[in-house]
Amino acid sequence: MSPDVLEAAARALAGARRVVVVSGSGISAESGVPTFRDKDGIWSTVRIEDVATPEALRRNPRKVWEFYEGRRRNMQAVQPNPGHHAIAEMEAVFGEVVTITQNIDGLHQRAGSTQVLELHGSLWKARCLDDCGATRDPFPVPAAELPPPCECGGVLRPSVVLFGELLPPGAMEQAAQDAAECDVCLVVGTSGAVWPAAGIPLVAKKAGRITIEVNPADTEISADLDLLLRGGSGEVLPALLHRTCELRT
Ligand code: BV8
Ligand code: ZN
Repeated sequence: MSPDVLEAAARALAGARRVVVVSGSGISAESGVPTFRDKDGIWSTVRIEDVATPEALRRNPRKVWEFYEGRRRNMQAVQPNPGHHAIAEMEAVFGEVVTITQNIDGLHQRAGSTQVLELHGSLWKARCLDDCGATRDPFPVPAAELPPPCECGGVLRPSVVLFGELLPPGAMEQAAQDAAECDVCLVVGTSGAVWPAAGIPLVAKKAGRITIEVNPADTEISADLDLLLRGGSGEVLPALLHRTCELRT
């Protein structure tokens, strides 16, 4: 991580009142949660077509549930890391911090972040596959049965956004508005491969806001962003917050 870029990022943040954080699975990597597209990522062992599309869910709900129940069980041994905690601590430093996440693991909330927009849903919620209106929030782990039965006689589905499905109503509009109106947009641990989420940092950029990427590697959107902090978010974010607070006093 280049000290000059860290200093420039801290100076940008020191003058900020409204901060937006756009996060992906990379922020949970140091907690032991696998990412998707890295060499040992989730999609290197299972195919999206088999477990993460509405077609797969209709075809074999048990197989899809086994995939998500496996991730829910793994989360029981996982804790938020210093990267999640730094973002939660930012809420006490800045006027407003909105965390717009593609993650369904709930680690931002467990670290204490209060304004979290889950673009792709949550592992801890379920609803009726046939939209009878039944929802389970929270839906604790373990599920007694897979697929879990619904009170209407049908089955429940994980409340996550599968590929080919629309994001929760209003989520993209809210995210785009927050990004356009922030002072600084931190882009943490995402490859920028999945749309429309990958477009949110670009909304901030187009609105003339400062965009800062925190990622050990280049991403599909790095070229469009202002400052690139190369390193793990569990290291970079605490260092960035520390230097920012020094500059604000
Ligand atoms: C939709 C929930 C309308 C379930 C997920 C435009 C162009 C091309 C394709 C499309 C397009 N518009 C729509 C599409 C199709 C599709 C899409 O984007 N496909 C991609 C793959 C090409 N989008 C959709 O289907 C979306 N719906 O558009 O509906 C529509 C419908 C039909 C047709 C057209 C339009 C719905 C997308 C949501 C899917 N659900 N998750 C689940 O989690 O199982 S997406 C999934 O990917 C996760 O949510 C994840 O968060 C997201 C993004 O991945 P990343 O988190 O970025 O993970 P990745 O592994 O890629 O990268 C990790 C990064 O972390 C790396 O950069 C790495 O360097 C970094 N890292 C590693 N260690 C660290 C680190 N960073 C910091 N610190 C570390 N220590
Ligand atoms: Zn039902």
